[in-house]
Amino acid sequence: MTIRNDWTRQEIAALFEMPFNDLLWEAQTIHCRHHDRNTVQRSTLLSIKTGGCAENCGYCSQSAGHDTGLKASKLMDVDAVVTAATEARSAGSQRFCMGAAWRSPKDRDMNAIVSMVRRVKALGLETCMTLGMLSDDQAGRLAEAGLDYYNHNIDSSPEYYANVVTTRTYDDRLETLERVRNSSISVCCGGIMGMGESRADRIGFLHALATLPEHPQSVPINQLVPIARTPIGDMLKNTPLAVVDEIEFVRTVATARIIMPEAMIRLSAGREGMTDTAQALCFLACVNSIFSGDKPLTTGNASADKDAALFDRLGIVVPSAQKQISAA
Ligand code: SAM
Ligand code: DTB
Ligand code: SF4
Repeated sequence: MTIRNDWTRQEIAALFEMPFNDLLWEAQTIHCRHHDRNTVQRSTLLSIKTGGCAENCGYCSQSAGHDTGLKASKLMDVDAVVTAATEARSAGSQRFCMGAAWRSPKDRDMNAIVSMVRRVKALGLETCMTLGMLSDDQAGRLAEAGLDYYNHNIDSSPEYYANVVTTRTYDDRLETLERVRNSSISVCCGGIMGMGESRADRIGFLHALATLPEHPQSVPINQLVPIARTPIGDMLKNTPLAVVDEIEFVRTVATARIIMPEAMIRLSAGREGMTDTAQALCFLACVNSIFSGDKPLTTGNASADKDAALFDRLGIVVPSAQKQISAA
């Protein structure tokens, strides 16, 4: 099967508009061809530097511009990060994602960041970092340290982006993605559903991902976690219909699978507010990975017990970190 980077918006719209069962069937068929359909990876997220961020992303609890009551903190100590990663591995995670509330990393922080990557990787965990915009030199240093994935989301369609953030442009995001793509690090890039966007925006968002020079190896799809006193969280209080319904959410992940057959599709923030049935449909369609643990970065998450019970009911298995080490 050929991997296409020339999808048109019309073709993606046509997929979205298929009868739901046909769409799911096509997504499942492609999913089974490229992935193990009964396996879902568990990832743990850690906020290594919380709050006080210079960007004004309208959904985010961590922007210094939004008075969300979140306490800002400095970059964590490397040892404390390694301890958290060790615990995540013991709890069954295969992947450890470290997030910092930065517009971009300061060069003075890079030694600590590099050391986090090396030491977490040495535990046999897959590593991912999300630190904001990168220079060529910073991307090079992360690559040299052996970072597996860099997460940098486009969040929405290009035309909706100015409703989401005004302290940077879509092109700024694309530039960092290009720097990551040109290094040996895999790209993790996705977005958020339920920010008041239309289906046309969701189509434009998927189109932007699927027409990058290479598909991102990893595509996190977040459901907005509405946060009080953020512009988008407050907007939704007054327009509850902006919340994406579960069938539309499943259509979005299924379409993502059809147009990006090889990507790891990650059901990310917002699972706490989703029913088990909707999550099951996401796994059925294509989802390869979830974030487990008490919180993604600063908000709530479905509990590990609840996830384990759901996996049990669905017969989903988790590849163990130990297996990854021995396979390495
Ligand atoms: N500062 C870095 C950046 O923006 O690239 C990394 C951290 S940022 C929290 C990572 C991603 O989390 C964002 O790009 C966004 O897609 C997602 N996110 C943040 N807050 C969210 C929320 N309230 N609901 C859903 N997703 C959210
Ligand atoms: C992504 O797309 N989702 C994760 C990860 N990349 C870094 C972050 C979700 C954050 C959810 C809001 C919070 O907990 O602050
Ligand atoms: Fe900062 Fe990232 Fe939050 Fe935007 S999403 S405000 S860049 S931490």
